[in-house]
Amino acid sequence: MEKLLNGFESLCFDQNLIKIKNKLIAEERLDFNDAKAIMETQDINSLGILSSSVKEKMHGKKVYFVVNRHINPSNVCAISCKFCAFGKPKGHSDAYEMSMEKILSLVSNELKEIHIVGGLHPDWEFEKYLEIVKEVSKAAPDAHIKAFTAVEIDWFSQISGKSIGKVISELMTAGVDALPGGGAEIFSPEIRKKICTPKTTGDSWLEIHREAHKQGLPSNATILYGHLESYNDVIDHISRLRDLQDDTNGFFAFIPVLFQPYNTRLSKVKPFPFSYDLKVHSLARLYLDNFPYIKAYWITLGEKAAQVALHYGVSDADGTIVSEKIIHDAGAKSEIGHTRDFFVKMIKDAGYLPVERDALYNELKVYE
Ligand code: V47
Repeated sequence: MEKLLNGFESLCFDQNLIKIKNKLIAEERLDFNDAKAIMETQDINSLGILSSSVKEKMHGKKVYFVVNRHINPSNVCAISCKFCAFGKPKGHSDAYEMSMEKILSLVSNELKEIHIVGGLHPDWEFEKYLEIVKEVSKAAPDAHIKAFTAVEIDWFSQISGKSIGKVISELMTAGVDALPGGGAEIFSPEIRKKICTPKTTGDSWLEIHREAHKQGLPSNATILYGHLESYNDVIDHISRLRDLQDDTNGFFAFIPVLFQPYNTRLSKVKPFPFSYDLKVHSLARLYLDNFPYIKAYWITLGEKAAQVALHYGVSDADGTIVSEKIIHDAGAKSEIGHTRDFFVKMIKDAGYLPVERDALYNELKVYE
């Protein structure tokens, strides 16, 4: 670490970042005041040097990506979150439900990760979701299935009368290999109430992931940022994740998800400067010392900003996705999917080494 940060002080004009640099070299954990200093700094370049040095200490020049696909079997949703443009009430003209045939037509054995999430359908039974997982895993036996957010698991427990533990174990038996990080939004009860009142609480989200980890099911974690939250809310969110990871060590990646306002009931939210995105990604890398990967979700950041974020602590560029819908319904300007070659070039052009992975972060190919 000392070698990576050689000469740092001659470039840095923020004394707080110099204190953080000394803590990193001494392998001391960052605290709330350090996190606040990161969010308040104006020395963005020095922050990038700190967060990319930590990333390089952990992964060298490697940046991971996956050949994956998103599938959203239905957008029909029993609740309506103010930040969401995807969920639709039953009977709405834009509501859809995929048949099993349609779902299976989207699956191929070339995929290494199949990411399945959707709305909280008021009529579908838990068995239907189990059936989807079983059929998809039969159709693509080489792919890992990363399916259903903690919010959906909470819903499955309510509609089936089964405990959270039982729902998770039945999903695992059906073929779920990992849980995606969605539904975390922001844990602060006050802000959560303003953006998604009827939804699973932050405490329940954390307990569902704790239970998954206890059963050996790994997961990711997200934060939805760029809406009504304060710096303190961001720090509180990642602190709670760090505490849980200390207990379980079940998280792979932390994923900052930038709020997209179009078509939502929060459409008046003003855009934040790009420095805020870079601070959130850097903070994640520097503060979450127990998370192996920080992911740049290029769908919300946009491809160019995601490439820059590789210099701000990011070690995972997500993947090909093929056809993203949830965020594009809210006006995302990125493409809906990309090829494997796109990621190889994007990562190489940023000065890093592309590594194709599977959903469990096993390395499949290094693109020297
Ligand atoms: O939790 C919904 C978000 C998330 C909007 O685990 C919105 O590897 C921005 O969880 N603006 C789902 N975001 C996305 C997600 C995810 C994505 C990529 C990888 C992984 C992973 C997980 O989508 C929801 C919510 O925060 N979302 N609406 C919106 N308007």
